[in-house]
Amino acid sequence: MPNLSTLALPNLKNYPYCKINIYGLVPTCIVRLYGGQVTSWKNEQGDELLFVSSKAVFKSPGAIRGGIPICFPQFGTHGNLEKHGFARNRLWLVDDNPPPLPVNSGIKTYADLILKPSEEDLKIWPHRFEFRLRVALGPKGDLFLTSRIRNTNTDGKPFSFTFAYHTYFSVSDISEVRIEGLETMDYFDNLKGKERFTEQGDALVFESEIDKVYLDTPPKIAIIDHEKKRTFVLRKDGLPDAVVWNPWERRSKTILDFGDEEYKHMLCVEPAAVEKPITLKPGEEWKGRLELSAVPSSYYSGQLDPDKVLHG
Ligand code: TA6
Repeated sequence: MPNLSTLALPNLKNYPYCKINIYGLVPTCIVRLYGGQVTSWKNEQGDELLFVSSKAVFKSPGAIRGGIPICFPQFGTHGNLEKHGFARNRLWLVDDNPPPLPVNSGIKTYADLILKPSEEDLKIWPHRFEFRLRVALGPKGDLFLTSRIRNTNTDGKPFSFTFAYHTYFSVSDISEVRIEGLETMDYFDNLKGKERFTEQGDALVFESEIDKVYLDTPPKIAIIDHEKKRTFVLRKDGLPDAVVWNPWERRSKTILDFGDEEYKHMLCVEPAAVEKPITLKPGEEWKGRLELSAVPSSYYSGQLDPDKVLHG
């Protein structure tokens, strides 16, 4: 039984490069104060399960290319707010005294972070909030992210936001990967002027650039990596939508902090609330949960029967 504990670095808590290691012996997870971003999640074999670009920059002003960037207070680009909001490129703090959060009793190792708007942030998005993030590792290495966002406006005004866990999964080879759980779903296609379509056919496979927002998706989605014989299972709550993104060859070359060939080894599947913004009145709180497991594909073998993956 691994010795589960949380190692926070209290003396460094305001330091931009500060990482919090959440660990058994293995599995492990690293969350950074910069962006409140998980940048590593390893299984018992020590394999890295998240993709982080070799060109990622871990400091202001951009977001870290990889891991799990948090898109808030908006997903995408609207109005004057920067793309995907500012939470992913702000310095979060360790939350020393989070309000109680009911958790699975198996979880003993976690870190709590908090983000509040600065006076500069209030000029671009004039709403006071408290964003509490808990990152937890389950005893079998499952990764849990819980976001709690509270409207702390004192002017009586509600606010609305959109949100995503912009999760970059590490995959062996994008052409050997499929997603189950999104077939037959409606989506907005960002590569076709956000036009709405319905997915046809079986599981999603990849042979070119994709940037789609799937709407009102089931709470469980599976990413099956044939070559690695590994299945990622995503369980989500409070996050109806799911964005799927891979920039493929041509667009990769336009992204400065992304290697030309790296698209082959990553896939973003992003539990999100995009189509219907969430509105909070002062004092109200929203919660969005993501639970990630990585299991041998044979565990679900049937062979990879979607019913077993998705409804098991
Ligand atoms: O989630 C997909 C997406 O919105 C794509 O449109 C793509 O631009 C990607 O995010 C990365 O955005 P970023 O601002 O991190 O370069």
